[in-house]
Amino acid sequence: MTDADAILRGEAAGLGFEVVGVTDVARLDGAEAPFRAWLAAGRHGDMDYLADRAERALAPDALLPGALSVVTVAVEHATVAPPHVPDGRSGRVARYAWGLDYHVVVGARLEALAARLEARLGRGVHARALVDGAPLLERAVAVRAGLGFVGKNTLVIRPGRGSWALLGELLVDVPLAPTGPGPGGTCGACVRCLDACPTAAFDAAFVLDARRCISYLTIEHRGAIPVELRPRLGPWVFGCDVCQEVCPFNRASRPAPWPELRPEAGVGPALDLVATLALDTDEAFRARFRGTPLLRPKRRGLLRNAAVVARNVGAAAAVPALDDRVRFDPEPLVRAHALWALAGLDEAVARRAADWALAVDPDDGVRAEADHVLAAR
Ligand code: B12
Ligand code: SF4
Ligand code: SF4
Repeated sequence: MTDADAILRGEAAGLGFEVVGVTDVARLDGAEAPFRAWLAAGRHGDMDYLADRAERALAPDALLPGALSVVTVAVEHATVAPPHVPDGRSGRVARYAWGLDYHVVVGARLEALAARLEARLGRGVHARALVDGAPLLERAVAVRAGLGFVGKNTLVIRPGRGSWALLGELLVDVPLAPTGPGPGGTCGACVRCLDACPTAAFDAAFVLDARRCISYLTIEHRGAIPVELRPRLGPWVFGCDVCQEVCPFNRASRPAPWPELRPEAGVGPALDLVATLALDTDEAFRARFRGTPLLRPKRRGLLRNAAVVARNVGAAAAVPALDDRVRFDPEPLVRAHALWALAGLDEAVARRAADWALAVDPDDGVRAEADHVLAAR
C-alpha cells in the first residue's frame, strides 16, 4: 500500500465512507455485451440518454482527462422500518428515497474527499465526483473494484451486507492500488426476486426490462403509465423495493449510518396521497419535496403516480382531490390519470368528471380516458 492508498482509506473513513474500493480506468469490456444487448432490445424505454452515451458509459477514462483511478464507494441507505401497514390513503416510497437526495449527499462527501486528498498529498488533484449523474456503468465499476457481485435482480450485492447501498465514484489522477476482484458471491439456485416482481419485469435472471419496472414507470418515465400495469404498481408511488425486500442477502439490515439518508431527513416511507394530490402548483410541489429525490419525476409525474396508487389502495378520501385534478390541473397527464383513478373509486363522481372532460377538455388523451370511463358500465 502506498502513502496515497493509506491517505485515501483514512480520509474516506473520516468522511463516513465505510465501503471503499479502487479500480483502474480501463474500459469496462466485460460489461459491453450485456449492456449493448439490453439497449438493442429497447429495454431502456425512453431513457435515451443511456443509449446516446453508451460508449462513454463503458470508458471511465473518458469522463476525466488524465484520470488514473476510480475510487468507488457503497453507501448504505437501508433503515429498519416498521412494516408497511395499508391505511387506505398512503403510498409507499422506495427506501433509497426516504431521506435527502443521495446524489447531493454522496456527491458532497466525495467532493470533500477530493479536497482532503489534495491537501494531504500536497499537490493538485484532478478529480470528478460521480453519483448516478454521468454515463458510467456504476455497477460494473463496483464489481471490478471488488465491492460485491451482481445478483439476479441486477443489483450489486455485498455478501454479508446485501444490496441496500448506493454507489458513487471519485475519478482521480492519482495512481492507487486496485482492490478487486473481491471475494465474489452468487445467488445460487434462488429466484425469489424474479418470482416476486409485481410487474414480471425480469425477462431472465440478470435481465431487467425497465419498461415494466415500477421504479422506471414512477420515476424515469415521462408519459402515461400503461393501463395494464397500473394495478400492478400496488402501493408504490415512488420507486419499488420488492426485488430487494425478498432477497435473503438483505436480512441483516441496520439503520442508515448517514443521518441525511434516514427517513427523518426526508419524506420517509409513506406518502399521504390526499395531500400529494392537493399540490396544485409547481411551487407547492417544489416546496414540499425540496432536497429529496421525489423532485425527479416533477409534479406531473408524481401526481400521475399518486392518482394510480390512490385507486390501487382504495383511497376514498382522495376522491375530492382527484375530482379537482380532472377539472383544474394544467397537465393532461394528471387529468387523465385522475379520471382513471376516480373510475375505480367512485363511479358517480367519475361519470360526472368524465362528462365534464368530454365537454371542455382540449386534450385528446384526456377525452379518450373520459370515453373509456363512460363506456365501462
Ligand atoms: C437506468 C437505471 C435504472 C433503470 C434500469 C435498471 C437496470 N437494472 O438496468 C431503472 C429506472 C429501472 C432503475 C431502477 C432501480 N435502480 Co437504478 N440505475 C440506473 C442507472 C442510471 C444505469 C443502469 C444501467 O445502465 N442499466 C443497464 C444495464 C444493462 O446495466 P447493468 O444492470 O449495470 O448491467 C450490469 C449487470 O446487469 C451485469 N449483467 C448483465 N447481464 C448479466 C449476466 C450475468 C450472468 C451476470 C453475472 C451479470 C450480468 O453486467 C452489466 C454490467 O455490469 C444506474 C446508475 C449508473 N450510472 O450505473 C442506477 C442504479 C443501478 N440504480 C440503483 C438503484 C438503487 C435502483 C433501484 C433499487 C431504485 C428503487 N428502489 O426504485 C431500482 C432497482 C431496480 C433493479 N432491479 O435494478 C443503484 C443500484 C445500487 C446497487 N446496489 O446495485 C444505481 C447503481 C444508482 C446508484 N448510484 O446507486 N435503475
Ligand atoms: S424494482 Fe420492483 S418492479 Fe422493478 S424489477 Fe424490482 S421488483 Fe420488479
Ligand atoms: S432474491 Fe435471490 S436471486 Fe434475487 S438477487 Fe437475492 S439472492 Fe439473488
